Amino acid sequence: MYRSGYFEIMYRRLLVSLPALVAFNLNAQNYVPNWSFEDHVQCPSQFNQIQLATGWNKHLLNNVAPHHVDYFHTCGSGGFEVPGGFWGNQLPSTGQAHAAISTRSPLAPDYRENIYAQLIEPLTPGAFYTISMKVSHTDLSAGATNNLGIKLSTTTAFPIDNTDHLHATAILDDHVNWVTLTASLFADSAYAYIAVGNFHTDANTTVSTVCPSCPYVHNEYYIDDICILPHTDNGDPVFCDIAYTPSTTGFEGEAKPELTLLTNLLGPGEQIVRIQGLPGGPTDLVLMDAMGRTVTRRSSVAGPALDWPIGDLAAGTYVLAAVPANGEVRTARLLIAR
Ligand SMILES: [Ca+2]
Ligand SMILES: [Ca+2]
Repeated sequence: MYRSGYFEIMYRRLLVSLPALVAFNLNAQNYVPNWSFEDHVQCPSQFNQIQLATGWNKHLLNNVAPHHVDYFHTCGSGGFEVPGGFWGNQLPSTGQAHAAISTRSPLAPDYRENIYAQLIEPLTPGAFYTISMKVSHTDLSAGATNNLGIKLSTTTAFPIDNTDHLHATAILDDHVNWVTLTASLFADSAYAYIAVGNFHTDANTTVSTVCPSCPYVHNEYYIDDICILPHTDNGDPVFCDIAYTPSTTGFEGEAKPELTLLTNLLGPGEQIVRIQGLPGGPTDLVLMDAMGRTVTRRSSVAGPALDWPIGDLAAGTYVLAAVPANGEVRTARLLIAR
């Protein structure tokens, strides 16, 4: 009863102070437009037609014309129908369509077939999200790679610079099943665009011949079900309504060290939150509100624990980030009820 009372207070306060945030979390809308490639302006009939899938664009960096990403739909023809298309047999993970993308090719150094879309709304800085997608190695590709993933940006620039927000660390060679790639994301910017592909150079990508008798040299993958969903107000991940495969854990983004708060829901009269799990070296602490604005900060504290005064803070949802001089940023979500 004690806790539920505070939740009610907090909820009413949030409705007054942060109506947009609350409404958005209740909807739990996928930020990715046409996330299953179902919507199309025309049925595919030849190579290089990903732009027939509404909202999706070719990213031409390191691409070699006329090659690019292929689009497959049950209404397609000429090898671009599903489930039996040019690259082999695969039912879509969801619906009647999917895409096929190359992570690497001997066609050219650092050759890529990355694609991008504008998110339905920009992400909220300081908020947590779950990002995921489904991939399947194509039946007729000789080679398989690691590094297929997702990169977010505030612009349409997606350089091949060995950085991204999710990628497969293992070589993806399952050509029968769809494999789920997933990670938690702390949005440090108002990301407005998503790209899918391989954002690592050839020198940093591992390739393996998994089908010596297969005819095609592109390392080609089917893609479907691309999702970005906000965590719940309690900080729990929210997955798309697709099967989650535990065997695909171990991707970047899941291993980030987290701060621990003695309690992350503080009620009336509480003046201090105890922060645990701080890095040992010099660390800056930054407290942000739900919109990602800095509320207060403290420089060069040292771990492992610290009492942070919260008596002056208004009710609401906050994110506390510990930024060490050396090492990974650690974060925790803090809820304050008044
Ligand atoms: Ca689909
Ligand atoms: Ca297959």
